[in-house]
Amino acid sequence: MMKLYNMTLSGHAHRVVLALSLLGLEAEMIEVDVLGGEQRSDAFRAINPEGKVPVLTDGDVTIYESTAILTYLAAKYDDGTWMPRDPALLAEVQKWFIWSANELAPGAARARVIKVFGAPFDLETAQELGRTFLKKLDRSLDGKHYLVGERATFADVAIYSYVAHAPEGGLPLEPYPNVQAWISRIEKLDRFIAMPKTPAVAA
Ligand SMILES: N[C@@H](CCC(=O)N[C@@H](CS)C(=O)NCC(=O)O)C(=O)O
Repeated sequence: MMKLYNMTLSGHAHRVVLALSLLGLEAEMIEVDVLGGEQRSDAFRAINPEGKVPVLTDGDVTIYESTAILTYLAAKYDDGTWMPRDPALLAEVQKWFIWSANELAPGAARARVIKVFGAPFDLETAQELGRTFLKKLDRSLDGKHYLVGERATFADVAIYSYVAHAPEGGLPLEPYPNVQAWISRIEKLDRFIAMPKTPAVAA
């Protein structure tokens, strides 16, 4: 059986939890004590030298980087439903994967990690990047139900988790009606599985 080295409150890890569920796949969940620093242990670095969750193992294969895991799951277990086969649409999915790392991670995701876990980054900078990305996302969703093509894909999965939880980082979603409608659409997908909400405990 596949194994997912997970952190329940990580949006990066939630992408994989959601993708597995949407594909109807099971994996053994191994919760890594990220707040306690377990990801820096020699044992964990032997699995992922980067010292981060999520990590998926499937037989002899070990993959880390959340969007690389989505790519692997789609290539191995999907029939083109979640990762389109059409070259132009596939490139569009990759574009959102890149933005998930370049724009969402240092923005909305970071603002949340500061507010919820007290991570030592600048909140204003992260929130500003977060708002810039949310505006772009709202524009991209104008007149569209999903980010790429006519149905939900792993592009939506990669973007959903940290956008749905942006309010935990002090980024309310009311100014972005297309984003709000898209979030409810994703949450109505068959086999959708949520990431638990966290109260803002720090700064
Ligand atoms: N680019 C990575 C980011 C993963 C990541 O930042 N994981 C965080 C949890 S959200 C982590 O494990 N942090 C532990 C650390 O940096 O010590 C991905 O997409 O998987």
